[in-house]
Amino acid sequence: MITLYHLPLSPNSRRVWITLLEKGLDFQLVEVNLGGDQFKPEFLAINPFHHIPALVDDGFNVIESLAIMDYLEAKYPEPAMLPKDAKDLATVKMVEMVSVNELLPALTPMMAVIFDLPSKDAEAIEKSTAKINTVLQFFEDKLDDRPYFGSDNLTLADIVAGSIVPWLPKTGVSLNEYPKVKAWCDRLVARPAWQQTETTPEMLADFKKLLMSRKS
Ligand SMILES: N[C@@H](CCC(=O)N[C@@H](CS)C(=O)NCC(=O)O)C(=O)O
Repeated sequence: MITLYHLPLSPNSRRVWITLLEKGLDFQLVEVNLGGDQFKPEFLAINPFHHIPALVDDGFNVIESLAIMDYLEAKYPEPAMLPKDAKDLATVKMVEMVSVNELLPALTPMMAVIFDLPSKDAEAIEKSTAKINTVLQFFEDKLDDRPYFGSDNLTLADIVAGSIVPWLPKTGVSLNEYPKVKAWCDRLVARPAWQQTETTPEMLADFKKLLMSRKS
């Protein structure tokens, strides 16, 4: 049995959740309350770095979302989510890494915009906006005449980038200047795995309360 320890709002764990759904695997979800449960000995035994997501597959522990996705791809190869062609594989891996290392950090100052918090740092927001646009242009250039990154079929790159990009319009950055990215994003969010893992207004309201309490 596969168990995913996660938090629905986290893009880091949502990308693993979507992978499990897109692969059609049987799994159970355990929600971890990041208000302290991640430091309990039973969770630290799975991930000593106290982060979600963590996946346990028949007693085998895997941490780090990208490592978990590669594990799932190797262990459950159908449907294939990594291209074999060298350039296509490079595209997929670049998009994954740029999503995690460039795009996700640029969203930190944007939390105040997304959740309309009083503490907006105008300079940081300007820098983040520029970074987000650079990433979107990079993605636009990497999408060719195929519907997904480096493939005719859904790849791990689509899942990693596709669990972040739908948030961008909430930061004030429009996708309209990036027509391929916009069409790709619309295609992804229509998929059942995206719909099933979408955050609810209640989750967003709870997260906003948490952010407000951290600021005070
Ligand atoms: N590089 C990790 C990042 C995981 C991560 O930062 N998880 C956050 C939630 S989004 C977390 O568990 N925070 C709680 C903590 O660090 O105590 C991955 O991709 O899996």
